[in-house]
Order: sequence, then structure tokens, then C-alpha cells
Amino acid sequence: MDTQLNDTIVAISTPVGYSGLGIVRLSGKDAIKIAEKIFQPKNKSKIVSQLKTFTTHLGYIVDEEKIVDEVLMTIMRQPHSYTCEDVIEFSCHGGPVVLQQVVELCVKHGARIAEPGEFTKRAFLNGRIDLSYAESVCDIIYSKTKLQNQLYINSLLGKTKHSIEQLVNQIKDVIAELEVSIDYPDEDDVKTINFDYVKEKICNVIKNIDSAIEYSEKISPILYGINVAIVGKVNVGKSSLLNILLDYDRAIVSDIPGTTRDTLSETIIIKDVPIRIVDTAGIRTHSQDVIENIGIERTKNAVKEANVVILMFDASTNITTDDYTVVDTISAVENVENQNHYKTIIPVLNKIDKEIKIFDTNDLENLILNLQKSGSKLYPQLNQKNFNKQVLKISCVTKEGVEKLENAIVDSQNVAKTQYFSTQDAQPELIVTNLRQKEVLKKAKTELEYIHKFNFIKQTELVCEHLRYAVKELQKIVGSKDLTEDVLDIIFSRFCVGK
Ligand SMILES: Nc1nc2c(ncn2[C@@H]2O[C@H](COP(=O)(O)OP(=O)(O)OP(=O)(O)O)[C@@H](O)[C@H]2O)c(=O)[nH]1
Ligand SMILES: [Mg+2]
Repeated sequence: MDTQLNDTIVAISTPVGYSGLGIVRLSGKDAIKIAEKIFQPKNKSKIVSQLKTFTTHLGYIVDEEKIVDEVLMTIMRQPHSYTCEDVIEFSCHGGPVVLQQVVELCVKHGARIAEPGEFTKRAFLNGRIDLSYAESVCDIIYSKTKLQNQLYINSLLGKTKHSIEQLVNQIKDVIAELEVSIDYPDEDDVKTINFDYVKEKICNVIKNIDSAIEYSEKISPILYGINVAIVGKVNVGKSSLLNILLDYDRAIVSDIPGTTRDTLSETIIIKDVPIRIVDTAGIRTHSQDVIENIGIERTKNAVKEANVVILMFDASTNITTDDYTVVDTISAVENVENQNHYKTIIPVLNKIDKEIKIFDTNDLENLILNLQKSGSKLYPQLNQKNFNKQVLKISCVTKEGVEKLENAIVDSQNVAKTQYFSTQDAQPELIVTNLRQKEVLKKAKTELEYIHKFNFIKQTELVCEHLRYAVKELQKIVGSKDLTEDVLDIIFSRFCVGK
């Protein structure tokens, strides 16, 4: 065992502030000894060091003669505890002063203040949990939606570990089979290996990895959210839409063109997907105002960062030169961005509660269809025949069409359908839920694909070498104790103290 693990750590495991209860957690070889010094059971016949594991006891936290709090103490003996070490949890009254005193008492008697995530790190280093489990512990704590929680719980239940082990075993079987021909390079033995079958087995592993990578892109909006920028000329109703989506008056709305001069962003949840929505300064063809021009530069940045651009028009007037400038601005950003395929443009006609004049000419239709023709990804896909019917129409006064627009934002991103949606996408065997895991899969796939460059009979050793590299990569998802300290630090520093 790591020498660093020989000390005993302590931390408050509940959030800072005032609450009904607050928990102080101790873990390490002296946890029970420290508890014995600072916890006095109410039932004086009880002796802390002799208490059974997974039992809870009423008593007092004492500093010499002075009683600090009345608490419940739970004892969990090694190896069957969260960290695999002796663990003591004091369930105290949830005030910062009380909890701080309990921690100080533990330190006074030999404990050290825990680093963020150190309890979970110990569980990993002591072999109770794998790295994907540890990561999911942190992710579950920080989940913002039920869907995120649902995806992270997979790893906690050991599904990731199980699926990785299956893939690793399939590769190892192939290695074992090929090694026969290296160890006994006798003609007859080599002949017994069915190389086509071996190749098929590896292709199967690649297929599984591909499905996991593909699915990780489909759940990416659920995990990381969708960036949406509302863009349009001045006065079309961008800020009004932001306020409606947020359900409160966040942005100033007025009929003075150029009301919004800066970008404003807030996060909302639509269909259980986090949406970061950015209201932008309206774009004008000839603006002399220095501040307004800075605002327009910020609008361009918002477009750059967006997955979805809501391209807003005023349905109650005809298309103007400013609308062309807006479209040109978006196209210019898109071209610089080298056609980032994640960016979707949703054209929206606002103010349909007023008399609709925007279809009086074909200008809108031409403008949008040209945008589509030049390679921009529009949602929904529009065509000349049903243009008028297909294009999304809303009113920020009556709220007509707003729900349709909300759905369009999520649907445009090809989000994986999970049990919270009406239809379900088939979930692959292996689900990875963060970028580290996805990158590892990509590297493993590269190693596996490499083997097709070799002659299986003459270069068996090289094939095996790349297969072993692939195994090594895949194993990084579940991790091993010999992971370097800096990799572990990156993973566990995301945690809160006390977990
Ligand atoms: N009738 C009607 N008026 C609307 C609608 N949406 C917005 N307005 C009005 O249009 C005017 C401009 O609205 P804003 O939301 O400030 O427009 P904006 O696009 O943010 O404008 P800038 O910040 O100046 O670029 C306000 O007077 C709104 O009340 C709508 O759907 N129908
Ligand atoms: Mg505005």
C-alpha cells in the first residue's frame, strides 16, 4: 500500500452553511483511535474500539471535559467501507462552527485535512472501485439534470468496467491465439490459426468502440449542453425571446433599435437538456456607434461558439438590407470556422401576432434557401415548395410557436433518445461519459486498425504488439494503480472536499 495512505484524513462531507445535519468523515488507520478520544457514547458501557462495524451510536463530541455537540457516530471497519479503510462518520448538527470544531479536534488527535476527492481516491488506490466509477461519483454529484444522472449511474453500477473487460478479453484471446504461431513457428501450427476469423474478431471490437464513440457524440448535448445564440437585426425581438425562454425579464426590451449592446447569457433546461442561451446585440449595416460595434463583434463571437444559431426575422415587415448583413455575418463566421458541422441555423419569424408581410416578396425565401445551398446546416431542412409552411414562426407576445422552437433546438442536435424521450435509441454495450474516456477509445481504435497494415503470417509479432497497445489504452478507462500522480490529480481535483 502507498505510504501516503498510512495517515488518517478528515473532512466535512456536507456543504458549507446552515443545515439540519452536517457530516464529518474520518478515514485511515487511526480513525477509530481518534474517535475514541473525542466521542463519548451516551451509553457509558460502550467502548468505541470494540463497537461492531456498520453500527450507529448516540453520544457527545468532547474536547477534554467540554461537550461540543450531541451526535450520531457510525463506524465502518476496513476493508468493507467506502475507502476500504476504517471509516468514522459523525452526523452532527449542521452549523459551520460545530463542524469546524469537530474537524479541529480530529486534527488535534492526529488526523490530516483531506484533499478534494481524497476519500474516493483512496477507494480507487485500495482497489475497491475503478477509475470510471470514481469519475462517475464526481459527475453524479454535479449532475444538473435527471438525464445526466441516468447516464453517469451506468458507470457507478459497473457497466463501463464490465464492457471494457469484455473488449479487453476479446483482444487478449486473439493475442493468445496468435502467440502460438510465434512460440511454435512450425508450419502445421501456423496453419491451424484461422486468420480471417482473428481479423473478424478484431473488427468486431472496433465496431463496438465505434458505437461507443458515436453514442458519446449523441449524449454530448445532454452532458455538456447546447450553446444557442439568438441573432438578428435590431428590434426583431431577440431579447423578448430570451425573456420568454427564461420565464422572467432578464434583458431590457424596448422599441428603440439597438437596445441590447452586449451579449447576455443564461442557462435553461429544455427536455432535460441544459441550454446556454445567448442574447446578442442586433446587427446593423451602418453603425457609427463605437460601443454598438464592439457589441456586434461580441455577437460574432457568440455565433462562433454556438451549436445553434436562432436566425430571427421580423415577420411584420419585409426583408431589409440589415437582414442581408445578418446572414452575411453568420456566413462569414461559418466559413472561418471551416464549416463546423455542429452549427445548426434555425430561421425563426417573430411577431406573427401582427400582420405578416415578410412573404410579400420572395426575398426571405431566396435569402434562406441560398444560405442552405451554400452549405449551411438549416433546421428544419427547407425547400421551395413548402417554404412558407415549414419555416418556424413565433410570437413573443402570444407565445405561439415558442414550444415548437424549444423542441427544434434539442431535436436539431441529434441528441440520443433515452428513456426520458418517447422513443429510445438502442444504447451500445459500452457507454463513455467524458472526453478522457472518449480519447482513450479513439487511441485504442487506431492501434487496432494499425494491424491491417501487417502480414498476419509473417509479421505476427508486430500485430500482437499493437493489440497489446490497444489493451493498454482500453485499460486506462478503468485505470490501474500505476497511473501517474498527475493523471490522478487531474481526475480527483474536480471533486469536492469530503467525497
Ligand atoms: N407585436 C410584437 N412585438 C414584439 C414581439 N417581440 C418583440 N416585440 C417588440 O419589438 C420591440 C423590440 O423587441 P426586443 O426584444 O427589444 O428586440 P431586440 O431584437 O432585442 O432588439 P435590439 O436589442 O435593439 O437588437 C419591443 O417593442 C418588443 O415589445 C412580438 O412577437 N410581437
Ligand atoms: Mg435586445
